[in-house]
Amino acid sequence: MECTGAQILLESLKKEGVDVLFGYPGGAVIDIYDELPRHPDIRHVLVRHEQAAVHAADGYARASGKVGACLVTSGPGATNTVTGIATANSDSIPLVVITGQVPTKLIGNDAFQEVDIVGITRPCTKHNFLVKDVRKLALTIRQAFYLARSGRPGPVLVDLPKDVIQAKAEFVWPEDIYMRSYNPTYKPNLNQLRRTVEELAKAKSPVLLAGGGVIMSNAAEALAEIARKLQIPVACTLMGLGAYPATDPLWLGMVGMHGTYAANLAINNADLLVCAGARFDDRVTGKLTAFASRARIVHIDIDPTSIRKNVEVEVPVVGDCRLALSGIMEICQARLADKDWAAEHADWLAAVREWKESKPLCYQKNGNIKPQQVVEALFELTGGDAIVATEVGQHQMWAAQFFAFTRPRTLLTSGGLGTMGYGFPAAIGAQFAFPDKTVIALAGDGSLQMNIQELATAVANNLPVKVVILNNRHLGMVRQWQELFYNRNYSSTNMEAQPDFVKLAEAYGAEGYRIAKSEDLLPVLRKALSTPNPAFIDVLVEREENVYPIVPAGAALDEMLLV
Ligand SMILES: Cc1ncc(C[n+]2csc(CCOP(=O)(O)OP(=O)(O)O)c2C)c(N)n1
Repeated sequence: MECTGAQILLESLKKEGVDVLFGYPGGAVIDIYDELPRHPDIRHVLVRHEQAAVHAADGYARASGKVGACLVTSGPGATNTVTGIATANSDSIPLVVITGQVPTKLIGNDAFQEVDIVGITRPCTKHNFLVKDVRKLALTIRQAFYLARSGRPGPVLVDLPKDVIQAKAEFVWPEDIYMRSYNPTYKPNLNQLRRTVEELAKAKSPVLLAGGGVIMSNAAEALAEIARKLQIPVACTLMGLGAYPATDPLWLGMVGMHGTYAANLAINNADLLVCAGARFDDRVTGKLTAFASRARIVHIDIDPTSIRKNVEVEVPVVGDCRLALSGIMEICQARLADKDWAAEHADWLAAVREWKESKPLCYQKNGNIKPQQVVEALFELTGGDAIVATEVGQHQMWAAQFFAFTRPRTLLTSGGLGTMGYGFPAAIGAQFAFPDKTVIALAGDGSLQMNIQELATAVANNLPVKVVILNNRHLGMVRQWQELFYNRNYSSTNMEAQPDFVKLAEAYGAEGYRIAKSEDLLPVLRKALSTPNPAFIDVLVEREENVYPIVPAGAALDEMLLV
């Protein structure tokens, strides 16, 4: 039987297991929207801005481990997705973004709502396609999902001209998928695993460093097994938080610019650093020449181009983090079964404990509501059992520091691109993946206003998502840099002109709460978290609080400024 391109697309999405599609209609994709009601297995979520469609698909993907999907029209619909795509690309998040395009015969004619979205997104997608023949549509969708989820995951864009959407062909689903020039390496080289074990055997002061790759490859258990059996302290990058329980005695904390004293000192004093699924970006390493300068480094990554890109390593391990870490453990158990790791690392563990105890994360309390206190209150009230999506800025770092993440896929944050406007739509996406979970968007008053219109999406879909605003009436992180590094020249960081977030929430049909006094913090948060409706909780926090520790840009990790 012949089907239209629109039908083939939706059948293909179903075959790929897409149950939620975030999107926004327009002329180039109106035939797909015409078809959608006949495919009740796919729940279409009408967002209020295409950027939010991509962030929502991204939040859905990060929380669930599945590929996120979204659909937008040509021209401005397509260009509005670019920030979301670049955000997902920086953090290796599997997405398939479907854009409408003008009919093939008009491409290159400056037609109405024509942009070269394939050209525009080439540098910020894992791969992209322009489908010119409806007979190739099903195969292209199959390839797009395969590319998005396999190897180092990432966003894939599929551009569909209107005539291809309308044309007819037989629906043939390619069950097997093979792409000749694309063969990611999952199984690590055994020799490199053996070399890693040799390094572990002789190390006196080792550190494990986990990044987002540990979460993506479901390697958290394998990581914990090595850490506990071999008694090695663990640090995480921002993207890795949740890969190791922050409540564990071997936990060092987050590493990098706003990392803990213990994590940063441990890395710079370690004699062996085993890094899994992290790419050593500048926010993690600080001054490169001083980074882990006493350590031999093992770097495990599925993407061979990440290895030796920023830091020189002794042992490169290309492959899936879970397979690599469990392979290392197996060899350790076979060869080093009798080794007393606790005794071996006793001095090192004592040094680490002393760093943790002498300079833990802290802040000075006064009568005002401290933003860190709000994050701690959220942890206390949820028992840590929540998905927390953040925007970008100081509040993001306080979430990373003061919410003790214990499980993978519970922190959704734009680590690589640092995209303000990410958190709220990402929380919406996560709530679709887990309707019964507590999902909190932790927002700054600046960032929230970048995609605040999505409250309409939350209300329309009866989502219980909660937005907690750490409202400092500033673009706080930039204000902090101006205070510390730009001679207090507070240029364009005052955000006092802002909406009444409580009234705004109510105007959208959501609930609004304001917390202005410390004693209201716990009771009002508790009440707001228990409502089944979407809500904004506007918390008026200390206006000029800074995030500490901070490693000034270009300084070494152990040159951090403390409270
Ligand atoms: C889209 C975008 N524009 C600009 C920036 C630069 N930037 C980083 S943090 C920040 C301030 C964020 O303010 P707010 O959301 O209120 O959070 P706070 O730092 O006060 O917690 C800015 C402007 C960014 N990261 N993303």
